[in-house]
Amino acid sequence: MAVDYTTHDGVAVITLNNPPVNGLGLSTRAGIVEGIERAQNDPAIKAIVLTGAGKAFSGGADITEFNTPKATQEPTLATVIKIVEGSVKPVVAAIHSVAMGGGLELALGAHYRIAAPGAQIALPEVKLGILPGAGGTQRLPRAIGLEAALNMIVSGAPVLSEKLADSGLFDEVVQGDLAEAALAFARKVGAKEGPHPKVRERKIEHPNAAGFIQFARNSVAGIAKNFPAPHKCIDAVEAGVQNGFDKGLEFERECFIALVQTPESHALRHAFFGERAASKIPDVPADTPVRDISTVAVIGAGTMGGGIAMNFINAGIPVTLLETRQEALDRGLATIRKNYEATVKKGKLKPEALEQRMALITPTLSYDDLKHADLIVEAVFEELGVKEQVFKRLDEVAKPGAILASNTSTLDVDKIAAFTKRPQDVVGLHFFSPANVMKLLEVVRGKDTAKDVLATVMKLAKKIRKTAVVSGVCDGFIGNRMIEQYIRQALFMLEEGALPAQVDRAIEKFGFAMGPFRMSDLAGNDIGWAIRKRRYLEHPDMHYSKIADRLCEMGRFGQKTGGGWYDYKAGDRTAYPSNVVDEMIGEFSKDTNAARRKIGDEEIVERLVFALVNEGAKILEEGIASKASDIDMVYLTGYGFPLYRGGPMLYADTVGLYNVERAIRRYAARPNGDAWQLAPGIAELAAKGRGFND
Ligand code: 3H9
Repeated sequence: MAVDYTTHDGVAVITLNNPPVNGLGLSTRAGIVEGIERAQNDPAIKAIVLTGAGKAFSGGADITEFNTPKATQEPTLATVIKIVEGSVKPVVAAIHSVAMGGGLELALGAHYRIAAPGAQIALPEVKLGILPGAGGTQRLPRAIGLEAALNMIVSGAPVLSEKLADSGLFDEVVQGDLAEAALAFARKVGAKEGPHPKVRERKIEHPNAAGFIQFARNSVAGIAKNFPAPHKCIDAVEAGVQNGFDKGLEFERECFIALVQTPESHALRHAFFGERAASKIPDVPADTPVRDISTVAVIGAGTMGGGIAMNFINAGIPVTLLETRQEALDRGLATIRKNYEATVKKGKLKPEALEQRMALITPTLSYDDLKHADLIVEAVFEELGVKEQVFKRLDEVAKPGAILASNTSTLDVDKIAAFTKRPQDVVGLHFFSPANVMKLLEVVRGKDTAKDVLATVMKLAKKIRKTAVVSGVCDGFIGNRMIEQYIRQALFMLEEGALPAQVDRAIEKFGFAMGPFRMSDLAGNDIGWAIRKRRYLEHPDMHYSKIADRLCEMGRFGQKTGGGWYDYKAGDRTAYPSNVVDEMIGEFSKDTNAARRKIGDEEIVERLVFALVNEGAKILEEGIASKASDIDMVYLTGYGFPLYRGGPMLYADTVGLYNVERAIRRYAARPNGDAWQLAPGIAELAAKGRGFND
């Protein structure tokens, strides 16, 4: 049983005990009912305290039970809350640490609530693509008012208990020992005559409820385009306002059942668990000791190095920033300051915090100043010879046990490690630009990287609020290796009949933040050109479209040169379709004898996304990624893949691998079909009727 029952001089204490977060799975729910009944039947008991063991009151419904028979098996959470609310003896919820989702709904069913300060209070269901399904949309507005409740329900954001002290949610926010206070409070209310207060019997008072609900609806329309849940949250609150508690509850239930089946909710739950799963490395146990990281050094104060340094400073970790020339160092520091100033202007950082953060940077021109650093991250020019010089020097100056990291995005981490006499201390930390903003961090595990180094950087990643995903060593690691196949297809489609704006429009309609051509213009077409030139030498047999090279030969490197795949006006980032480029594309098709044809949006999306999926499957087979959800996390957090589709691998599962395989075989039989070599894993899984995430 995931619940403890104890008695304390006339008070029964029901303690949820289902680590890690006291999720309200079936056995916890049954345990609560059993506890309430036991207390009802014991004449010595005058009141009941409901609380949670460990690090939460309750994190809510057990998400792993969703869409399984356990989720609907009685007692459901709705039944549990009804029993708690119907208890003749008063129930006091004693809340600490976390009361979220169903946990908060359970507390709202109690007659009284007391809380410790610092507890995170939330109805975060919307972040999982659902709505509070056990009365939250009905009771919270009755507890704290329509406006505050709707804000919490639609945003899902946590609010600290002390901020809600006067909201009507809590009877007391107690300093000191919560358990003691709960017993004292329970004895006090236990001595009172019933009936005890029920939140459901309170009224929702608002001078213009309909007006506020419309306002909320308008606000949500702009930000939740592809997600049905926020809209349903508003509908459910409105139903309660208009038709009363019971009707509202019924409507809420219907919405919950419908939303939990949607692909959007499935995708969001996949991302929730995917993020947590990514931090676990199969052969690195959770109790692996970690190295202490109190000081960091970053080599290179350019855009990347500066952004990387900001991550550590933001987490309060001092950074020594090394450059080769004073001007470069000054420029780097000025850029960091400018970034913080922009944050201050937006009101997201206090001016005094800016100075505190800048004070955490120690600029230097000397490698000797790196000798105390626990972690050194190199962000110098992407060329093996340059890395060799840096790592040989680091080997001389870094203290024993320091972690030496490279921010390389393409080079072989094993070769870099071999420049040192301590390859076990070398790891890749591939940040994405802008490094202070992007969530993704690819952690590249070399063949000799020590397990405690991996455990340390994964823990550190959490501290600097990155989603860290481990990749093995290969060209491009997980993200860039896959994107290369996507770009290859995009370029082939130009040869075969599409235009850049059409390709971008189709994939943006699918949900990508930016299509490949707008993206390439933003990043600089010369970067891809340099990579392709290297590829032509390394893989002379690999078939690439040369159409992007022709664009580069025209000097059209993208936004920075006023033109790329699109035209740009000075001071305006809008991409305007370009006649010059369209003509060039037509000419190119002619020169290469490619028959142009009309390419539909469906084909564009399939070829781009399945190119990712096919390469992703190979990455899994080779063990470069240890699980499909890791690949999805890379694409959701680093490449603008639509969150509501859950990443390329989950999307492939949704389409069905049988259909993915058929499409790939079809494209393989067409012009430029040699770019499609079906990953054996897709065919194997499809034959078994399985998906990547099963
Ligand atoms: C709901 O309540 C629906 C109801 O309205 C209606 C029902 C009818 N279930 O995040 P952490 C696991 S929907 C199952 O690293 P932290 C998590 O996977 C629910 N498992 O810790 C991880 O497992 P592992 C509404 C859960 O201290 C471990 O706990 N509630 C759940 O940084 C530790 O998690 C939410 O959406 C769960 N509900 O943060 C709350 N929650 O160790 C979602 C966590 O195997 N949870 N786990 O990787 C959170 O926001 C955070 O986990 C929390 C703790 C703040 C609680």
